[in-house]
Amino acid sequence: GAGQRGLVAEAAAFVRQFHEETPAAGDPLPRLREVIAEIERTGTYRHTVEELAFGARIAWRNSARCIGRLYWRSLVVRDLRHVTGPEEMAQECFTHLRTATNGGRIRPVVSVFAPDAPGRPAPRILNSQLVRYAGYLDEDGVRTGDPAGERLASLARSLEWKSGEGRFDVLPLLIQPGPGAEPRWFEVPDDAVLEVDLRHPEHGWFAELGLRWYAVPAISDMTLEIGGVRYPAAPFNGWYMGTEIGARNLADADRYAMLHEVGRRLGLDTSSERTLWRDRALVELNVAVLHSFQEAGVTMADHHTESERFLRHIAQEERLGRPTPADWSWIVPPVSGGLTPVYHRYYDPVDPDLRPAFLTREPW
Ligand code: HEM
Ligand code: NRG
Repeated sequence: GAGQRGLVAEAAAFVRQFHEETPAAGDPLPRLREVIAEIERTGTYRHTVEELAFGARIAWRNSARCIGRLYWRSLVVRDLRHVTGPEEMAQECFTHLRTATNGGRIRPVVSVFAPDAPGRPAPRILNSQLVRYAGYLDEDGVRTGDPAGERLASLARSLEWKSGEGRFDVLPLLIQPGPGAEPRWFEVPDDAVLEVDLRHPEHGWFAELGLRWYAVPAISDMTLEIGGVRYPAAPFNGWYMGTEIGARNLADADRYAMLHEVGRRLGLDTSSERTLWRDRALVELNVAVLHSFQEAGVTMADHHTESERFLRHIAQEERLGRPTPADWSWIVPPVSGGLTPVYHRYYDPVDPDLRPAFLTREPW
């Protein structure tokens, strides 16, 4: 049918790209014939281990919103396509976190679980990241924790998860085996979650704010699509750029919203926007994030360095004759944009049909 013709076309384009970029793989024709025959027989096909690793790395290289792409070749790809049980998936996610954390020397890793097959959707991870903090909204409208974690916390509670009441409670992992099935939840073991307490190099009071953040950002709600095959559970991680935490997670009005408190403690005049107290508080918050990760020995990039690396990546790709599609509004850091070289230029246009790719996951 039409779906199968679409799959053959996507598969063929991918196999050709794999052989073009992997000269050692030789002539693509035998593999093309094999893949087409397998699709005609079974409605889908299996990637080789090499194709899977290549596909995942190219999906990262193609991620137009990602400033961290210089190291795309070094992505560690865990082939977990045989893992389909929620319990075993959860354990493998915890292993992913331990491997990625690596005592603080963070390694970029992707864990690829079973793909969707025709009429047989694979299990999904409901969390947006493997590690994230819960948010609570009580009857009096008082908020605690990360507002971005409220929906998942209340879903987990409805499944009998016994939540804490803290500002930084790690959410359980929620895995849904199939459409309409009840999700299972699994507490993330302490030894799989490295966290950093935040302090400021000059202001002793900063530690009293009681702020912390986790070391490994591991996105778990995007579908990895390679050669027409969809992997809906493929959590991946790199390391943090400090601004993600200091200029967004802890600063945004609908997240931890810490700017007023930091500004007050700094003794700034918060009565007028013209004093730029927000901007000054924001910079000190970002100083604290970078300083604390550094002192804890946990990999983290600052936005100046990561911007410069990204431009090196573009130049390197250009030498290889490849464009680097990029989305300016995601690439430019949320503080001091104009101080970074990524601000002052245009990028190759984003093609939503570019594959392999990490895609926003559609509902079942
Ligand atoms: C987005 C940095 C590794 C894929 C981003 C963003 C940053 C970033 C700052 C924007 C996030 C936001 O504004 O919320 C980095 C750094 C890495 C890294 C410093 C260090 C190695 C990776 C890896 C992958 C990846 C390993 C995949 C294998 C993506 C994707 C997005 C993204 C798909 C867009 C997410 C979305 O649409 O919500 N990255 N990244 N990145 N990154 Fe990376
Ligand atoms: N801004 C989000 C994380 C998004 C992805 N960032 C990365 N990805 N650095 C946050 O939690 O703040 N990565 O794969 O390294």
